Amino acid sequence: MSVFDASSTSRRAPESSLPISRRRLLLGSAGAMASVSLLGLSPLARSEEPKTLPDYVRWKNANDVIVHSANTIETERGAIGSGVVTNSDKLYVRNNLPAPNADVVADRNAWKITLEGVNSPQTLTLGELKKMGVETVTAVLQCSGNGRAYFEHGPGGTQWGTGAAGCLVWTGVPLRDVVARLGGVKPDMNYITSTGGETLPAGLDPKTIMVERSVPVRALDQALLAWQMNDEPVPLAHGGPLRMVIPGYFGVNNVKYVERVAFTEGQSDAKIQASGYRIRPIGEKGAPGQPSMWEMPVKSWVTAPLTTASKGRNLIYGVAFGGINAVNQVEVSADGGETWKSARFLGPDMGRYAWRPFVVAMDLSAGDHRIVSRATDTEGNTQPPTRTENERGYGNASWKDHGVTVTVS
Ligand SMILES: Nc1nc2c(c(=O)[nH]1)N[C@H]1C(S)=C(S)[C@@H](COP(=O)(O)O)O[C@H]1N2
Ligand SMILES: [Mo]
Repeated sequence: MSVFDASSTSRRAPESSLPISRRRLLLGSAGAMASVSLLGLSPLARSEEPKTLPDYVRWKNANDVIVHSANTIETERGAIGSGVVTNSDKLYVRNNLPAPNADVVADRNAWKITLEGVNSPQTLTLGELKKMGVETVTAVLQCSGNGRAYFEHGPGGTQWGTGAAGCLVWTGVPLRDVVARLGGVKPDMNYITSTGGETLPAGLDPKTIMVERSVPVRALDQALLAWQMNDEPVPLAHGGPLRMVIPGYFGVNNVKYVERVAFTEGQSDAKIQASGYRIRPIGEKGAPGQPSMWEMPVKSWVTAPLTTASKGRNLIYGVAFGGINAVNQVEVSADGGETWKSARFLGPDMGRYAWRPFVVAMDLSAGDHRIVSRATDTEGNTQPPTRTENERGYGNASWKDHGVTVTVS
């Protein structure tokens, strides 16, 4: 049994808007067979029928999501529109392990978390944490594999397009406030190591399946132990009762059901940290020396139109974020990147770690147009034209890959 997600594809999006690796599956060409064997898909995973939402996320809006598997659910690209904050009912879900039993959210304040690597290590309840301080931060949550579907070497794992990302309002206590109460961080600690509270399946080496992530201790500046998401108690599917939120860092570092936070000298030796979630050359194995999926780079994508438009003036919408930095500007091209026009941001600026919806008016002539967007952060980093090739298909920020071909008539 593999506890990691079974990849699958969805057939709900119009074919032309699908990334290449999904399109190959649909076309049933020789390429399809190659992808299928690479991804280890069963014929069932290619079924025409959209899968239904599993019980623990029954409350999601089925029209706004693509159900890849019970533990991997993607937001439809067009469902983001010009949303400043992503409604919880359309937010993507990615679980490496089945979520804990719903009992854990029956008495939220009783949830316990152990803090280690501080001068006075202690186990605290969520009820106690709530008295230690409170802050709200808006931040993009994005899976490392968002954009994986555009890689051409067919990396295994969920074939996410743009929808393994959302922008959420998190409320909780800054980790630094908790640490201050516990006498401060011990000397020589380089990492913040967070452990997820799932019950691990028996008979497997826990290190190979547990969700335990280490991030550099510099993330103490923004790390939040969050109990609310979008002004409601964090739903079970998204890590309630308590979640570690590291604004500006890839999704995997935002450990759900967090039950232990340790300041550590070295990184966790759990597989998900030691060899997983690393940028490695195609064909190579994961190893601790390779770059870990920590700080996110600048990225953007168009959310409308996606397939067709009427000739003449069109409003082109999308979202842009700077990752670890604030986003500063975004340009849009309707000719595949030959000429660019500056877009303007819409709605309130929710801060450095949030995304910003953008809009630009463009006159489109009849025919096919390749619409792409390219964002720049406040440090002057611009989205690259091409992705960094890597075995697992992580960290895709290529503006070319995220373009859409729109037929104008
Ligand atoms: N405990 C725990 N935390 C976790 C995970 C998990 O499986 N278990 N998945 C991680 C990954 S890979 C991602 S992308 C995000 C997904 O968050 P979401 O399901 O709330 O969208 O949670 C991260 N935190
Ligand atoms: Mo992820």
